[in-house]
Amino acid sequence: KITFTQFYRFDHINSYLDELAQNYPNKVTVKSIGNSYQERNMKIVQISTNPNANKPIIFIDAGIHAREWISPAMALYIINQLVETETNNLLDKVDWHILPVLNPDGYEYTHDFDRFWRKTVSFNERCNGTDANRNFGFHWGEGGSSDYPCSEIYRGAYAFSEIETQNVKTYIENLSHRIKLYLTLHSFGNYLLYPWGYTSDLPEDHVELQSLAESVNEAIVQAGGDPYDIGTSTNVLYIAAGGSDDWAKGSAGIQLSYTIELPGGQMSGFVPEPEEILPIVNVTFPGIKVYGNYIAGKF
Ligand code: 0X9
Ligand code: ZN
Repeated sequence: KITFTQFYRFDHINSYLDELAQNYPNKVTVKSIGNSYQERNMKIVQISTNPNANKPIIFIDAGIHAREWISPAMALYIINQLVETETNNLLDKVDWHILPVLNPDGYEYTHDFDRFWRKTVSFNERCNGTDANRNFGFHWGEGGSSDYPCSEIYRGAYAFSEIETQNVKTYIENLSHRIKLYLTLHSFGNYLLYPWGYTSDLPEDHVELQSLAESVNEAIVQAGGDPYDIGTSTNVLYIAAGGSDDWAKGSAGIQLSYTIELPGGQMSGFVPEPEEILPIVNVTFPGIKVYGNYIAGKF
């Protein structure tokens, strides 16, 4: 069972997903998008009341960065709420495809060896690991990414050099005509970011991206959460090319694309206490609902 009172290991997360598929066969399908570098099975949950209806899809991934533990926890909570509670019609008009751990090898590595590991764990000559969020193939290799394998922001030898980002690319491309919203969960700092991350130029639809993020923020603040800073990745945070959000919008053609930097803990950002999981995911979920209702209303 799942209680959100601890950070779960990867195997536990996968078992929970399989359990959901068993218990809710008319709502939940679990698929594999492929294996990770160390051959962990990357499972994605498809939540749908009618998979044949070709509804718009909201795609959510989490755990690109290994140490950002609240991110997979948030993804699991979203899954849990959509499936196990009667979430007022969030499934009527939208299907949800959620990948809770994009970088499972890194995630397990932070549990076993190095709590602050960020990258994948794939072999490089000097230092292992690639920053999966510098590895996506839209303006890959440009500002805010490094070609030095020991860097925390190493972009990889080429775009989609990592099997994990490749698996996500293939999955999204096969459904890109239906995916209307891309969300990627990170931590920390309370930022709602939209493209671009490779340039300070604004996308031509920045007014819509900004105002939707503002509605999301309002719902979170309403629920008692701390407010988010909103804007493009480059202008609010820093320049960083090769991110999944830029690729989703720029290459896969998913117009609405966001990085959500979830809150950190009281003491230190990447290491919230287990007791802080529930308060964080609770106040954030109303924001996810705003996204869901927006997509339901627009398409
Ligand atoms: O630097 C990142 O990858 C993200 N911040 S984090 O602290 N979680 O590492 C921000 C990514 C924003 N999006 C792009 N730059 N494309
Ligand atoms: Zn991150």
